[in-house]
Amino acid sequence: MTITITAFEHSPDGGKGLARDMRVRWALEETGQPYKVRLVANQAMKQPAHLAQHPFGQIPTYEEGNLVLFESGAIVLHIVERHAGLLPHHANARARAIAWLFAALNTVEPPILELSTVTLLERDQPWYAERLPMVEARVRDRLDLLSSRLGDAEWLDGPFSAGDLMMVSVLLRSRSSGILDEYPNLAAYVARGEARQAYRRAFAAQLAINARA
Ligand code: GTB
Repeated sequence: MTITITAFEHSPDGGKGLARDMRVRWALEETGQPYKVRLVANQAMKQPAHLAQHPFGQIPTYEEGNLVLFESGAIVLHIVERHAGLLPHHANARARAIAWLFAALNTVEPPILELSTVTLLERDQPWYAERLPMVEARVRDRLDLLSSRLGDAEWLDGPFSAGDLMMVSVLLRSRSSGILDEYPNLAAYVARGEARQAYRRAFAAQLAINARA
């Protein structure tokens, strides 16, 4: 059955891997699943046709036969549960990989997202200079502990898994702040993720869409 995902027609980052269709593309590439992309224009995002697929009018979505999914985490989990490659076979190792996927989304992504919001949308506010260090400190709180846990390991828990795919995807969004580079082992971990062939194929595909626009 054909898999179709949605992505921005014009991504605000110009297709440089930061929009959330990237993690879905990456999971599809890692598991060898061909897919199509339906581009959604900004003005179509909150229209009934797209809201029928995504209750909050966002990207990405995932369609396969009569299954329609939203939420990048749920989509990646669906892909890796159905196609081999990103979840260990052993039940306990599999459960831990899924725990890392959730940790990326629920524990590490929120402060990084808050920092992006502050720097992108709140720069003109009178309280910006006072708020920024507090928000940066919350990102460092998480990265300090993640960095300690990773140590000099290649991946978070044994071989590369869906947990690493999601953690690298989430950490990438902190790079422009300069904070990621304060943690050489995390910066190297992200670079290892980006060096994977599947990541490079997904990145090139996302970039190509925005380059032709
Ligand atoms: N929790 C949802 C998920 O994980 O799928 C969040 C989905 C989401 O935030 N989608 C964004 C969206 O559709 C695109 S990825 N926004 C339009 C809207 O809400 O109307 C967020 C994003 C956008 C741009 C950049 N960038 O340019 O750096 C990075 C991330």
